[in-house]
Amino acid sequence: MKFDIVTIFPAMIEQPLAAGILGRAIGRGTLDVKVHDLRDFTTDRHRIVDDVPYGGGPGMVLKPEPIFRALDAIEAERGRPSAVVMTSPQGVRFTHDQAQRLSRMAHVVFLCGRYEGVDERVRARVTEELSIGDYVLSGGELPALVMIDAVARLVPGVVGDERSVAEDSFSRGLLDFPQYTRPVQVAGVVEALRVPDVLLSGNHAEIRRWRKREALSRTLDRRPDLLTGASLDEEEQEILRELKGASHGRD
Ligand code: J9Q
Repeated sequence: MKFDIVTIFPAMIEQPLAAGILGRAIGRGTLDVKVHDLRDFTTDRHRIVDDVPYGGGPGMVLKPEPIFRALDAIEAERGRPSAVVMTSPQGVRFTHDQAQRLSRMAHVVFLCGRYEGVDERVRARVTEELSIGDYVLSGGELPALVMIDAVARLVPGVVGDERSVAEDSFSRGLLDFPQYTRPVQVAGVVEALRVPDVLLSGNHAEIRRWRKREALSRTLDRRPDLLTGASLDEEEQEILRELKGASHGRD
């Protein structure tokens, strides 16, 4: 899959993408990522990318022409992209479903917005506006990285073990069950902090059921909103009925 990212802070994008799973996928050629410095598409001596807003007010607005030239250059080099995403607080919420939709595309361009704003005429060249959540950020670079990470993990071959992608919590629509690794008991830590016996039992049917119960109980407790969209098998529905029954009158 091809990604192009247009930003005024290329260093904010380059280092994070070079690390870890995504860095390895880029090295193998499974992902093809190009970062474009918006200033390279200016024509003035000072490489100015922003200007004061018409009508007055504080802050600066990203100028349209450098963005148009950057998008034209990307299209000339790589062909018409499947989508041009602008990261923006005005966007539709980016969710795992959005990540899945984008992961089926061949080529996505991310345009990193600025906190103060982007000239409205840029929206004519943008196919979608996406937000990662309701908080004030300085710019769209971190949201673009969040989206690229979530999308790229779903591209076949990026994550080594396909099972871990399929089992990821938001693929299943539930929160994760608790995980433990060695040792069984941490030196100097109280008895209660032992690994649950069921995980040491070797009884895989019991382990599966325990994990389902833990995932459901956490989801019911912390994110009950997720349960409306989750597709539960017969056993999970039964466990959930038990958990709801057991919680009546408590809280
Ligand atoms: C560009 N706050 O915030 C949440 N999702 C995207 C954003 C954002 C922001 C400022 C500029 C994007």
